[in-house]
Amino acid sequence: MKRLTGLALGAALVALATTAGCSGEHAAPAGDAASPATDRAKADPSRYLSQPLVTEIYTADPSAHVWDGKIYVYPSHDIDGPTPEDDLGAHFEMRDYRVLSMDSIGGKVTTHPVALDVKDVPWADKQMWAPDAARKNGTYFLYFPAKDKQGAFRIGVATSKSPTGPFQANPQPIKGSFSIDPAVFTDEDGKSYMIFGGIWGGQLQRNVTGSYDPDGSKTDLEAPDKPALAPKIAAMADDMMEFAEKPRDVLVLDASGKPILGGDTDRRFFEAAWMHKYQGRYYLSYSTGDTHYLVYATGTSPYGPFTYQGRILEPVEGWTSHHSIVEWDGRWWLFYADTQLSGTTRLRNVKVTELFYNKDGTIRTINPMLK
Ligand code: FUB
Repeated sequence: MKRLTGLALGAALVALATTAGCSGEHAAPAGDAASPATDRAKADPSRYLSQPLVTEIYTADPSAHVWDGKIYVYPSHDIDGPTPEDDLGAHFEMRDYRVLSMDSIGGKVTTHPVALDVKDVPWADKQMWAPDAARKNGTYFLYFPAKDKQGAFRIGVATSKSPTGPFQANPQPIKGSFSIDPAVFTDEDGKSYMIFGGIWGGQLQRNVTGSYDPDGSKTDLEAPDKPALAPKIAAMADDMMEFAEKPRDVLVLDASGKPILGGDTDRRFFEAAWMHKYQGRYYLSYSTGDTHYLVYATGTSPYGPFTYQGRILEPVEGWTSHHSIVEWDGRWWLFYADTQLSGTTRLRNVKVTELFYNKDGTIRTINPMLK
């Protein structure tokens, strides 16, 4: 593939984005009250490092995977619902998932039809938040958080023989699952782990006793001098449908080996965990939520502990930052989202940019804004 710099890739994608209807098989569904195509003129594309991957639907929280040389992106599908914005994310009212695929980064992106709808998930009531996917023995697994009928987030699983679905959901959520943002990491030995969790609207702080407390704190532990709430990890069972163990805490430590504290909002875990491996080291990356950074920590085991290293991405336009990191064609890529198309937090668009490591394995911080 021709090597594209971030800017050249951006320019190529501006051209792509300004060709009406070029990036998907399907027009925006009737449920999308606001159309990205009508909104996109509002933003000056040259302000952004990268351009939206698709413009006919709103997308966020991109979990990217490379299967058989092709790139598949499992995003949230944002819609313009009626609920006012609040600190717990009630305005993220997503109802279904749609998969994006591309043969190359910078090439044509296909938006596939609905892969899973909340109405086809017996246990789920609403808010289909950030998903991830995995493949094992020819079956594709879609992992997704949604609120159950009691208002508690659980994590479900659905399967398909195709990476783009449609997926068939299990009638029950994964036993012992709670909170949001599942990310499934498969190690070189074939063992898979789910890393998950999120504070505030993600409800991690309402699950500290082992069951969901609807009257628990709205934000976090409310203990800024104590160790921050940790993301969770559980090995997956051989069939990838359940946890093989009780979820454990993934500790994130500072350089002196002390846990990152709840009040350290520039560095503590908020949501959007992702795990990848580079040159034999495990990288745990996540969003700091209300301070809007994507940061990372490294360790020698998927279970941690991890040592905080620094920032991957400075704040994007929009409140949320949620990403994935994947190797394709011998180079590394950061998938993320902002609100370039809409200027509205609840209507996001996914993007991709190249990620670079320094010789010592640290990641070079990316600024998503050019001006
Ligand atoms: O998209 C809904 C929620 O917002 C996700 O689950 C979080 O990671 C944040 O992006």
